[in-house]
Amino acid sequence: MVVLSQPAFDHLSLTEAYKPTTLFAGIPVVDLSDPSARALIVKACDDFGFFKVVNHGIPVEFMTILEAEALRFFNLPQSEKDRAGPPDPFGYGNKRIGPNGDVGWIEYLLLNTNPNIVSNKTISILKENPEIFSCAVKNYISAVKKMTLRVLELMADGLGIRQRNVFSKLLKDERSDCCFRLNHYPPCPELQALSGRNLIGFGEHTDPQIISVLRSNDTSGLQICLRDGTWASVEPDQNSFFINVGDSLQVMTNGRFRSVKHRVLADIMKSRISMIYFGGPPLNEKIAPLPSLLAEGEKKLYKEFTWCEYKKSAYKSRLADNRLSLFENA
Ligand code: GA4
Repeated sequence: MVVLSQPAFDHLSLTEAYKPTTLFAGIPVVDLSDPSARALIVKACDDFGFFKVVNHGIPVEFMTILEAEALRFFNLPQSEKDRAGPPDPFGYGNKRIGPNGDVGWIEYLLLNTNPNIVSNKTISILKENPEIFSCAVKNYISAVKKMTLRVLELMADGLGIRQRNVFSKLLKDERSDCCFRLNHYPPCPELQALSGRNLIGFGEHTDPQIISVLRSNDTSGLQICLRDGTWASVEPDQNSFFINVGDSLQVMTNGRFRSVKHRVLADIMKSRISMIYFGGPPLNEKIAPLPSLLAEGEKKLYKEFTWCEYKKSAYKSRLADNRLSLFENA
């Protein structure tokens, strides 16, 4: 990674060498209405830790209304948005990601979903009809959560686990620790002058939770890291959801499912809006390889930890760190 000192890019990272961003055609697509969905989900998690979901049953208005509300927020004057920050970790953030010096070409709102309400501090900034914003967030999250529970149940089924709510119960629990992120990657016309390099919007990382569910507008930028270490650009699809395996699910499947490394590149001309629901378990929940998934004599690759311990440790790390390495068995 190269860090440029041109004023517009202060402290921001550019990718090493330009590779034309050809879209990767191999992203698995899971049709939730297809009876083979469970098997396809398992295969996608085995191969990529990532897949696209179609025929999910979520009305498109839930997505478009929230996108419009997110833009309404991000289009406010900077001084007003700043009043909803800095993130603690919830709230408005601009360029800084997390507490340990990571930066990107991004502004965002990080929201707590438990309870599923937008803080007064954030909505009071939207002087006109703030309740439309909170209502859009609420509707979107309830629908996406429902779909996520369905995906997690199909996943458990596909893995042949008898207790099909083994994953979904962690998110269903009223104490589940889920959060929600609205990201805005503004266009970056200055990039043209630096042809040959890409500007990092959100640096490479894995998500610590069990599962993440993303929806974006029609602007590309998301890349996932394939098993051979190459970056694959994901074709945007505003009517579908992209799901990725998080670190906690990697642990529960004893490394069978990989928590996918991903990043977002800024675009020269188009602004990208994404909304991500992060499904995390209750803070006191113990995360460990599921005994029913261990073959005879198979060693547990990870030590047991509570979600609270893992989350604390994640917040001490930098984005690109391998957070699970501290919890691996020798
Ligand atoms: C990555 C996944 C989610 O966006 C997030 C991020 C969190 C944050 O932005 O506050 C973290 C990052 C994420 C992992 C390591 C720590 C925490 C920034 C960071 C450097 C909300 C999350 O839960 O973990």
